[in-house]
Amino acid sequence: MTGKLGKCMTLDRFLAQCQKKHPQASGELTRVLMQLSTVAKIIASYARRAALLGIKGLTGKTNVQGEAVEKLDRLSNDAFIEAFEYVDIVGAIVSEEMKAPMLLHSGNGQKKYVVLVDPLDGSSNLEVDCVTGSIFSIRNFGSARQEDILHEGAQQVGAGYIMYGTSILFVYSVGDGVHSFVLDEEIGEFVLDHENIHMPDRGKIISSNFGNRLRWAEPARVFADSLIRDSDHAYSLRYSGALVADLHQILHHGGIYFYPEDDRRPAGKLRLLYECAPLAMIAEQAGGLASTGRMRVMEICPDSIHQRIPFAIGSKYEITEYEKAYARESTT
Ligand code: AHM
Ligand code: MG
Repeated sequence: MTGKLGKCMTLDRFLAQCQKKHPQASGELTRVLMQLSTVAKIIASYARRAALLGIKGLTGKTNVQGEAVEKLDRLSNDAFIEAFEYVDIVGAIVSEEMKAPMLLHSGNGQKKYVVLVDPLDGSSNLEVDCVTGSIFSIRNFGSARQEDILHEGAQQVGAGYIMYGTSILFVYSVGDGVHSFVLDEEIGEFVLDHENIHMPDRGKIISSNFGNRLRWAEPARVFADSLIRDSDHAYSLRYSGALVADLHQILHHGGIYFYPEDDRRPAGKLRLLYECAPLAMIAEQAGGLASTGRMRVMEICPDSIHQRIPFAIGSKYEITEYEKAYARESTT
């Protein structure tokens, strides 16, 4: 970081250094990541100044998911679309806020990637100025038709998230570990914070909406109760209402976040393509796991772009125990 002995490993320098290790790399993925980092700065400035700019609150519209759209949801979505108008190798964008994939650069050749985003994760936190995030996934481009996008998470080329909290963080993986960068607002650059983050194999954080406990599927309830009863290993409950922030803590301290199926949401709440799969890639690259309880998230082949799944993510120990609770249910 800038403050540490004058060394300043900015995101673009870091990416250039990584690219040198792969002489066959074209630099195209670097262009996509750099554009995502610009979006991060734009949305961060909106989020910081939302009250001052009068952009808090609802638009009065509902999105394809039937959820009320915040003004900042819409502005964040527009920021992602605008960014990729400048990157001709991105052929389409899929977003939580848009019904269908949006084709970009129609007519131009050389499209290489499709970018899938949750533009503003945890948007219900906005009203009270609490932490939010963005999530992104980068996949190879076939076409903007849904069937060319619906592939398993293991085929992601890159993934990551941005956290708008006390610091603005940019965390990504392109399959060579997980690296995080913090925005140095004085120089306007993301600067390396942690290289090759390793999630502890067992942690102390349990993160879920316990207000739904009585509605959860039985295995999730059994799992949570047994974890909390473990008198040799005390867990702390942390739940912010923004998945990005909850996962970020778990990335560093270990533990589990889960949003299981419940009697109101039998398919789960979180969306596979632009929430669960990218974060699953981050977790696995950091030595953790992500599961529905019944299968590895990275192996699910989606049947629609807004598909929801039951989701658990975190350290090896806790996710394995979570899966054991589901396995026990299916044998009883
Ligand atoms: P969003 O993308 O519409 O904000 O929804 C996803 C969010 C997650 O960030 C968070 O963990 C969860 O939904 C919170 O849901 P709930 O309020 O039901 O606990
Ligand atoms: Mg979200």
